[in-house]
Amino acid sequence: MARENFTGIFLALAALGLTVGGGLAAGQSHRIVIKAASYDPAQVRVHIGDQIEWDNQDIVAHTATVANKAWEVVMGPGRSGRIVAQSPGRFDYICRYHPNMKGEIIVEP
Ligand SMILES: [Cu+2]
Repeated sequence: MARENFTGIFLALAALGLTVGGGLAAGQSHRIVIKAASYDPAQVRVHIGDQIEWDNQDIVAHTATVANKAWEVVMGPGRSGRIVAQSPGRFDYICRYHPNMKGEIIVEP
């Protein structure tokens, strides 16, 4: 599978209550495919401890960047990245390179 590519998000994730998953997540895994510059599904509803993985199938780089810029996952072409939800809330995110790309993560307790 594609390798993860995280860019300086560790502190930001901790601040938001999300951390980078190392493959040891105890919860469910939710896969979001990025294709034709859109997130599919655009909205995911997860629980604390669940892993959210983006799989960039496009030939250009994309990001998953939370609206307040507190965290960001950067994925080159064909790459994937993931986070683990650690606190509840609604998190709107976009692609920093293509701000018309919009997604939402709802984390339930
Ligand atoms: Cu993009």
